[in-house]
Amino acid sequence: SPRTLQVGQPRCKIAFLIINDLFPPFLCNSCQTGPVIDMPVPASFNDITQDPSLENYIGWVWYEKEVQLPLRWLQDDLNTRVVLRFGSAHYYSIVWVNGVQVMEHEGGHLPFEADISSIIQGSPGIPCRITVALNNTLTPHTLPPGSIQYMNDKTRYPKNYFVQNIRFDFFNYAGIHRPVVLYTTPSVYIDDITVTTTSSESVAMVQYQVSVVGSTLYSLSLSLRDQEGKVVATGDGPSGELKVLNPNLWWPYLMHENPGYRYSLEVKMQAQANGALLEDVYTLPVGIRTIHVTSTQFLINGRPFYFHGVNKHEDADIRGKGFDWPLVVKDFNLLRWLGANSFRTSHYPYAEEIMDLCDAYGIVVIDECPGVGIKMSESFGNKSLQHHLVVMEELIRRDKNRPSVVMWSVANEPASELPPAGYYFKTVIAHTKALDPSRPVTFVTDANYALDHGAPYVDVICVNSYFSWYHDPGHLEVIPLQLTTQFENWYKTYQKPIIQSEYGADSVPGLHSDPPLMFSEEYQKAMLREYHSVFDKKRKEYVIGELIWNFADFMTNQGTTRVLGNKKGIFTRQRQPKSAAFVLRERYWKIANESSCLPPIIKSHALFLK
Ligand code: GCB
Repeated sequence: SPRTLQVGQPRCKIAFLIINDLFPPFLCNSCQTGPVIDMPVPASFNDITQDPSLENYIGWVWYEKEVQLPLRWLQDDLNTRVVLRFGSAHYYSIVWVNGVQVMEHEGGHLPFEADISSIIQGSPGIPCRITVALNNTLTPHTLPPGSIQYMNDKTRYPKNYFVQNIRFDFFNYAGIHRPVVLYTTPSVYIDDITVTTTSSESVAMVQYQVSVVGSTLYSLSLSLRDQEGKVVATGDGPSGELKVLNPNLWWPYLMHENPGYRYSLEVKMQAQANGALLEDVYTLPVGIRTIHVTSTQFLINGRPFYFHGVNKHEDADIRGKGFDWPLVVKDFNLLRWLGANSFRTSHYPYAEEIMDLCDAYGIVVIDECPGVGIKMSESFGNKSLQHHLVVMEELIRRDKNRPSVVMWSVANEPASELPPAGYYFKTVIAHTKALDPSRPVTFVTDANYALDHGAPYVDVICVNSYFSWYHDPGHLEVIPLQLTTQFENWYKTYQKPIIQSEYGADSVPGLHSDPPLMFSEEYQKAMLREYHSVFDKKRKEYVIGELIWNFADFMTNQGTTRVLGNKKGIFTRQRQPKSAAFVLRERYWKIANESSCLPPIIKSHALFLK
């Protein structure tokens, strides 16, 4: 886009100072400055140093950095709007520019930004000082929820000792996790675009809505180009429809020889303001595709889609949850090597850069919000509910135009057997559908089918189970019966298609045992085979997907069932395959090869077949 997207030098050092080590959170008035250290952005702060108290730190941390802005951003002050944007920060953030508070944001995993023009344009020549206070404390009303527990027994714990309790199974990394950028727009600018698509074989319609902020006197013109750069449709005004003849549809990876086809929608705004002609131009990739859910199928462009994919985490050595391009590209290469056509963003929205690659490669996404570990009854109250609705608004605003996103997941394994879960999920799901009527909505459950109060409101049943692991550990032979019963119970109750949204077993790479014993690579493989034989029967009926838990090993809180983290990855944390990865790869390519358009697919993906 011709907007001057600039700088922030996202990958540079940022001054970081800790205050209040083991000081009660949210009480900052008597704080003392602690050590100041260099901290990379983006990164989690936890694993960067050798200091165990920083690794497990709960409370406020401060980041500060000065940047020099281009002079022309400051001179043309009436017509240039300067925006400071964070891709995400964990969890509660307050941001100041030159000592003036410019924004506050609650929750990680999603972007937030502020117009800082009036502050920096008033004092040209002065560097722009960005100060961020972050607090990673979780409460029963945050997403994810958590709670602080003070240990008051003075014979066992030091004074003011507390721990943060969480009900989710990944390390609670914190810091500025995604790029920070400064960018400009004209003072009258395109604030948002919403695009939806419908299509038949020979003609597609692209519905658009554009919102402009800063003036009511503006004109808009739109043009849609194909990948050769040819204009295939034009339009004008803030809303309308573009007609595309013989459209190239957006297809998932392995369903078409040219997956991830995107047109380019150029939206041009012109406005008169302050005696000048202002122009804002925004280019949005547009994938034309449709989604329908029946009682037994998930249809993309009218064809049955079977999710053969993974659950992931944003997690790696040293950087924690910090965004890292080499890691992201490696993961996409592994996904395609595996023959995976989809993943769920367990258990929070992933970086926008990751979502861009899903759109481009045709990797289908179940886009999950950070509603993980909603277990306490207080977390089903109105305060939590209102926050959950806001988080869904932020997520949908960010990801609504992405063709790869085919379904929203509003939570993972909540205590949906509790009675208040009924009203809670009814409301969150209705709100999500009102914001985006074009996509199905689900949440992922591990509750008993007969007791789940949220399931009546979902479009697709997503169920997690760990037979022969958490239940009947070591007894692989119970899987066929228990898994079959699981599917049959859910289907007879709801007549909705079902995704096995998690199943898995830990394995320590290099640990071998035959006959297979738990934690060996052989056990993980044997568990897969038992599950797969049932999937193969039920996918002929109403099972529409299988997502392994997990793509890669990942860090968790310490505990007696975790050996340097969760080892259910089919790849190690360093992204090397365990034996199970080869079992899954054979299966996923076989399933892909059963679909109708195979010969061209195999050729075009020869790289990943070797
Ligand atoms: C689950 C959770 C996931 C855990 C996994 C496990 O049900 O959804 O976050 O990591 O089980 O390995 O226990």
